[in-house]
Amino acid sequence: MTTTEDPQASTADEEIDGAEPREGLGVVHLFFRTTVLADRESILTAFEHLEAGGDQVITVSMLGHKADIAVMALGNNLWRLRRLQTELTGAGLELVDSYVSITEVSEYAAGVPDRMKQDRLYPRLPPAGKNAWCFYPMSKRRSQVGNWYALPFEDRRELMMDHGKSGRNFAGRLVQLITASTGLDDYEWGVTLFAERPDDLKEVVYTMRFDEASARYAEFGAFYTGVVATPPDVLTSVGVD
Ligand code: 76R
Repeated sequence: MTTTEDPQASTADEEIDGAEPREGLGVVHLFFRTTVLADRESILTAFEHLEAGGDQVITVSMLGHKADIAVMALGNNLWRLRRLQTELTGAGLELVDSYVSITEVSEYAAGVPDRMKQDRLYPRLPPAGKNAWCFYPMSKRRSQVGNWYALPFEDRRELMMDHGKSGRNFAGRLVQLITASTGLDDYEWGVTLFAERPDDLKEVVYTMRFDEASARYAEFGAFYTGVVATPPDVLTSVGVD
C-alpha cells in the first residue's frame, strides 16, 4: 500500500504517461456542495498540496442552488488535478458538477504576439480586483440554421475578428479565459470570466449575443455565478468553519 505521505509514491504517480498536454495547462472546474462531513482543515490542506506542486487554484463562493463552492484548478499534469479532486471529495465535499478542459491559443489568434500566446497558455489567475466570476460551457452550432464547421476558415476568422473587437471594449473591466474541451467534455469550450462587478459579466455576455459568431453559431450550457475569494473566506461563507 502507498500513502500520500510517501514522496516516492507521488513522484511515480506524476510520471504516468498521457497526463500532460504537449503545451498549456489542464483545467478542471469542480462544483461542490458542502455536507455535514466537510472538514475545513483537510480542504485547505488539499489546496496547499496542489499549490506546493506549482499549480494554481481559484476558489469561488457560489450563489444559487447549483453549487456552494467552485474550485478551478490549472496545472500541466492531469494526474495532480485528479488527486485534488480525490482529496476534496475525501474531505467531505460533494461533487455536483464539473468541467474538464485545456488552455489553448485559438487557431484565429495564430498571429498574435508571443507574449499574448503565453498568457493564453499559461494564465496567472485570479486577476487582482476582479472577483465577480462566472463560468459556462459553449459550442459552435452544427445545424441546418448554421454550421460553423462548414464555413471556410477565412469566414470564421473574420467572424472571430469581429468578436475580438467587441470583446476589447471590455478591456480592463474583464478577464476571459477560453479553455478548449472538444473531445474532452460535453461542450467545445469552457468560458470563465473574471470581472470587476456582476453587471460587467452580464454586459459582456449580452453584448456578445449580438456578435454574429455568437448570435448565429453559439450554443450554451448551464451558467454558474459566484464571488472569488481566498479558500478560508470561501469556506467561511458557505458555513464550513
Ligand atoms: O485571444 C485573443 O484575445 C484574440 C481575440 C479573441 C479570440 C481568438 C477573443 C477575444 N476571443 C477569441 C476566441 Mn473570445 N470570448 C468568448 C466568450 O458568450 C459568448 O457569446 C461567447 C463567450 C466571451 C464572453 C469572450 C470574450 N472566444 C474565442 C473562442 C474560441 C473560438 C475558436 O477558437 O474557434 C471562443 C469560444 C470565445 C468565446 N473574447 C475576446 C472575449 C473578450 C472579452 C475578448 C477581448 C479580449 C482582449 O482583447 O482583452
